[in-house]
Amino acid sequence: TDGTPWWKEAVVYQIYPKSFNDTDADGIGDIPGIVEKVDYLDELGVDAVWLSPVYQSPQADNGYDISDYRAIDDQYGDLEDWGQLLAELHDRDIRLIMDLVVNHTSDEHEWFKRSRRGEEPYDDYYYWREGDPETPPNNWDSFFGGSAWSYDDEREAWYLHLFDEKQPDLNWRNPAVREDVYDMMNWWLDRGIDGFRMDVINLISKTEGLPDGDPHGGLVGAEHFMNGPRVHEYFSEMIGQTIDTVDREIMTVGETPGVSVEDAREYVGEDGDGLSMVFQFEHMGVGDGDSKWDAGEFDLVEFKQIFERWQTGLAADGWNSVYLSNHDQPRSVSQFGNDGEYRQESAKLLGTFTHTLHGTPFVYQGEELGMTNASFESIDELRDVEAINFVEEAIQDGDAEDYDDVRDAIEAVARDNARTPMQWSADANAGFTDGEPWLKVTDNYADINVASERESRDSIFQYYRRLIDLRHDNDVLIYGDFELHYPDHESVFAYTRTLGEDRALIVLNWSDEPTTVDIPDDIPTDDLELAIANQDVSTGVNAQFELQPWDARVYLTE
Ligand code: ISL
Repeated sequence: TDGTPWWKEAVVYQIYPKSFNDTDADGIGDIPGIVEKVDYLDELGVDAVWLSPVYQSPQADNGYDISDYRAIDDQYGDLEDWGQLLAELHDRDIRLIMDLVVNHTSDEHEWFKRSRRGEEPYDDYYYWREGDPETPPNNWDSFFGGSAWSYDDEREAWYLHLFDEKQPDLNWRNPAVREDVYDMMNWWLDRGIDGFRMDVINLISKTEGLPDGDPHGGLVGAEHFMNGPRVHEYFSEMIGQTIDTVDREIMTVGETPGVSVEDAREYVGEDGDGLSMVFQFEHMGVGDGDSKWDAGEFDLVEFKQIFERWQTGLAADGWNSVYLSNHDQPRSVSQFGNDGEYRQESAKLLGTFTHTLHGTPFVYQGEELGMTNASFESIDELRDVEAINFVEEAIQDGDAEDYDDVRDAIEAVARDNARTPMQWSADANAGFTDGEPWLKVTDNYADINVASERESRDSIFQYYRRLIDLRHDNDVLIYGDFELHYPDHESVFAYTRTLGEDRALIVLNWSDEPTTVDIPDDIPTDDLELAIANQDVSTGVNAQFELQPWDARVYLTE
């Protein structure tokens, strides 16, 4: 209403439909299941839902392999169910963000079927290379392990797939591909959606000629497909032909692995390509070795530096997204908190953090309950292609003798951790399904579930509700400038947000140990009052903070 884009003031909730709520007992979540829970979302207080893909798909990568962009997969329902979901959300002033997966399609998409037959005009819709069926055209790695190329016997040529072999990359250099994508986006915009989350959108431009990558890089070839040469041209053309033609304010968030603050500014800044925000990954890999599978020791000082860089780097020109979990990451309380003794406290601390930074907070389903990583007894309990490939490769390469040798890595890192069914109640299968769940329910569901979280006044869920309200009620938490304090402190993450006369001071003890910190002289504290805390603390500010393990406090000027 005052010209401010709604998405700056919004809290977004991510739904992974396969694991949210099942109404037809096939063990797989569905759209009617989401409709059933719209009041739950309303009670939590979120402003928008990002729905992971529900389009028609062979499900090689749980819907990130799309065979028809304009149809809903049978297992989730149909377009009518989807329309009902949109209406029910809109009735409650909750907006709907759809996932847009256009770096690649499924190999079962009509375009690819025709392309592999060499049929015009689809012959050049993908990256095809002829050559020796034993030797891939270049040395690029797939994100899911192995070469990024597969040989197709029908066309007698290689095709590029940065992900699974069932996810061939679209050739964005072909203008017809781009037109088809924009038409499809407009088709969804015409149906009244409020935005797109754009899957690996900074991978759509590849270096001309597809040259070999540095063989010593992490993911070989990345310098030729991340933030590639024509990416700005494609982004501005896409936004110009879709989002900009719509009369209402549309939110876009680009998923952009390997993006720097400088790249991001070009995507989201004032004179940039026109995206609203991006998902960056720097903070998610803190402590990791060469690959995501060798997760090392978390280092808070490094983590703080990364956030300071992003918070200040996009403050004047751009906008941040803020998240600690999604369907590709372990559960945040397990990765960044303590999912044992301090699960309650640390889950609340992490929520305090994401809701008091500059940028739009994203809550991943179950995060508001403090859902944890799972246990996977054997490879048969895994469902994710990435995790299964990792285990099989480790055994093939002789890095592991059997599953047990890599079990720790799987249980710390695998995407399936985030994908276990939503825990609604202490009933069988956590109330998620009356059938056999597609991925096993986490063992702790009797203790951690919506029903019990709702009942208890001190629960993580109730705390999230208060956090969301607090953010809605205080512009300083949305728009305030960020300033980091104690940059070198190994366990305290403290920062102020300042907007005109208004200030917020956020103090987080990111550790299992109590600690005491002096309040820096340059922080005026006289007028600060406690606004929310995850433990019982006195309301005033003294000369020192005595912090309990995982203490989290937000002070606001009166
Ligand atoms: O998962 C990652 C880090 O752990 C990243 O490498 C990156 O986010 C991911 O591989 C890309 O994710 C997106 O595209 C994939 C799909 O499997 C993911 O679920 C999706 O979020 C291919 O579409």
